[in-house]
Amino acid sequence: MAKLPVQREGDEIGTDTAQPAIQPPTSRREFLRSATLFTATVAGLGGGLELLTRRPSGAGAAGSSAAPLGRVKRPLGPYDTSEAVTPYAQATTYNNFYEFGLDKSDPAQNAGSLRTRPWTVRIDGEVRKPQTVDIDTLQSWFPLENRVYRMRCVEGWSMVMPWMGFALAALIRRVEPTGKANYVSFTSLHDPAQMPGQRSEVLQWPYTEGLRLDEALHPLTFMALGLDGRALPNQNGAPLRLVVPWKYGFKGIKSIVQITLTSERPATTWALAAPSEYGFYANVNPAVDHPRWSQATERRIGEFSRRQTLPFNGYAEQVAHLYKGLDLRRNF
Ligand SMILES: Nc1nc2c(c(=O)[nH]1)N[C@H]1C(S)=C(S)[C@@H](COP(=O)(O)O)O[C@H]1N2
Ligand SMILES: [Mo]
Repeated sequence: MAKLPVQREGDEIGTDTAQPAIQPPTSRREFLRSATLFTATVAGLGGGLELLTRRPSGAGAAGSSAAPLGRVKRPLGPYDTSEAVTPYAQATTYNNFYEFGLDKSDPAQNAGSLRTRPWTVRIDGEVRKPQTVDIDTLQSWFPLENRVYRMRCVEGWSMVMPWMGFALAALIRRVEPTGKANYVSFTSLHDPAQMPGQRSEVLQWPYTEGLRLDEALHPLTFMALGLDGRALPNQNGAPLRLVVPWKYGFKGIKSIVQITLTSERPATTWALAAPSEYGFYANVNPAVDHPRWSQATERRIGEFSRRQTLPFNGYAEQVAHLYKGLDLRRNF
């Protein structure tokens, strides 16, 4: 590989006052169309679904970067953080999605070329019921849940995201893993016609990620179809992305087309690109610095000063047991 790809942490240090520009994620017409379709679909499921009612903080306030941090107006569940939610306008314009460019503002500007319908997801490997499923069918299999999670990027910034989706465990159980399944591998769409960033070899395409099967089955591990009560914006990984809140953000692979259960540990994009900098586990760990910067603190998008980074991104109580006996310094 000619050029060493980097998560560009340098952009973060000393830029605490910089606010991402506020822009609508897509044209108003597109936005309304997807919102309508999505609402119709989830309404059809009946019961159990609580749409978030809060308007995005940035909506109707285009041009204002002073949108207050939002609070989710529903009773918080056991998996939710009560921390202030990152304004929608920032969560949808400050993104990492290298398929659409390297700058934080590129995905919001360029991801309109991604067609998320029709869309199928192939589920195969060490399962008794391998299949290719249409995204709307897949969505209809599960009652949609809301999860307000912290997200910590390896670059040293963080957000609080109100996801909507379902537990990955439910999907895995449905396809019935065989006794040989030890890992789950995920693959993003590979289509340079829709994803202009794939015309350059900054990463090895398609983007892939992976989890140990026990990590994948943990109740916090989530498949997101929506954000803030509406269909996931393309730049956030529509129509389906992984969310693993105790791991660095790059584990949260976007625009997934394939999920494969494997016996061997799968190759993962960032670990392939720079194995000394990004590991397979990528658990958030303030005690293990990135070779080129400290992981002790983070900038919460929308806040002024840096805050402490917590072990496992604050989810240690729920997940630390998964790593008993594992040297987290070596298995970073
Ligand atoms: N396919 C794909 N998935 C991806 C990425 C990417 O470049 N391509 N970037 C990752 C990184 S580094 C982060 S921090 C999160 C960002 O998610 P967000 O833009 O929704 O905040 O997506 C992750 N998933
Ligand atoms: Mo990231």
